[in-house]
Amino acid sequence: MPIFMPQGGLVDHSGTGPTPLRSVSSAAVTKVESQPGTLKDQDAEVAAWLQREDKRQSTTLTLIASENHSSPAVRETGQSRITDKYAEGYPSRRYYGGCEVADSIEDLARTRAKTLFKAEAANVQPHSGTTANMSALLALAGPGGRIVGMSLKDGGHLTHGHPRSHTGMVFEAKQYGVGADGRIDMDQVRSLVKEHKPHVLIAGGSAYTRNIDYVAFAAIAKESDAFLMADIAHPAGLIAAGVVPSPVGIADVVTMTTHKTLRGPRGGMILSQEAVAKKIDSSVFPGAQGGPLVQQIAGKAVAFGEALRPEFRAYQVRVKANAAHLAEHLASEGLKIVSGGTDNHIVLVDLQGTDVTGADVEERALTAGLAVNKNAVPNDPRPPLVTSGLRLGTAAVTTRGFGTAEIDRLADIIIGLVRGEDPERYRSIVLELCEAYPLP
Ligand code: DSN
Repeated sequence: MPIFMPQGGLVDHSGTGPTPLRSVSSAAVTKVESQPGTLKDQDAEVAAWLQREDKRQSTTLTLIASENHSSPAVRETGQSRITDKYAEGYPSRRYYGGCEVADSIEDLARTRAKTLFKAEAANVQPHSGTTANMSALLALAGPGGRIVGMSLKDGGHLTHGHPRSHTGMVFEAKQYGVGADGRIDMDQVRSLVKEHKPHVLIAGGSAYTRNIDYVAFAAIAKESDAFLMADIAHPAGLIAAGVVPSPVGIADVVTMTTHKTLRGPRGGMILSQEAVAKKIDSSVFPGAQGGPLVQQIAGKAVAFGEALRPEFRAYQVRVKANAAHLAEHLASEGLKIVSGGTDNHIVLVDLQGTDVTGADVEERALTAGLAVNKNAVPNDPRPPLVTSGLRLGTAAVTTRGFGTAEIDRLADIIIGLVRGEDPERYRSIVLELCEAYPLP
């Protein structure tokens, strides 16, 4: 059957069948003519889009709390030929031959993850945070089981039992929220758990700015014989560096993504106590996924190696200090900050009482060269595509090298945008900052 080759037309393999290499003289082997050329040579259209994304990122300041800029070393792993390798199973127990290198990479990633977080067991295969959460919940609650998590509108995550997420369909889910002070209402958590008797209680969120009392959560879970799952997707890097409290060793299972404050490649991970590690492994594979993305696991290994270095802790100290400074500056100009401040990398601005929506400011910010996201705030009357809030994160700009002086300049721009200044007038300031603080 003729096979289309990327460059060099058709190669006819009709009737040749698989031939053992040793019995074929080198002259008889039809050599694949050319090595693939650059992307630009082969597919100018895709190359142009990717170039445009490079330009967008280098000329935009990212304040999206779930994004960061990974290192060139992390990004290089995505280009490895290991991207072509299937490795269903786990190291030394694979369903394919030729997995020796994949085994070593996965073992290295697991070992580094356990060292970094002081965890008993690590599963580095989840393709994403959503897969990690779904796998962990199915392992601990089983289909039809009961879960309790924080509602999305109060700062939780879709996968903590939102009705539109499979976690709200497959499980019987109840949701807790925050009190008037913007902090988790622990009395509500306690009474919901007592009443609902969940198999799993979830602690964590995607727009929650305060430290979580994992010890109190564990005590509530224990009283009702529930597992405690902590989702640390957002503060994972801060936790790895020891600048905010860790749930590892307190919760039964800890899920996360590897690309937010942790600054690795896009992906997920599950840490667990040894007692539930086997259940977690079989829930990820074969339960939720087939072949792991070994190139991503290699990127995770690199990121964990970077996070084990002293400079990573210094970086996370700055991420946190920059967020606290941003919150203070915005508050000093009259903006309302949910919970009055922040303990991590996120600042949640409540725009209720102003005449702008989250969507308005997101759009204005983009014109100025800032990427931010609109976000629901507690008791938000507006729909999710409009919202009355802004979620700002300092991980990406701190990676570029920002300190509190640059955060002040950013805060002034945000205040101007909320007050209705023309966003175009800020574009040159943003470009100047981008040039002075280039991407890694
Ligand atoms: N999308 C991530 C976030 O923005 O927090 C979570 O799914």
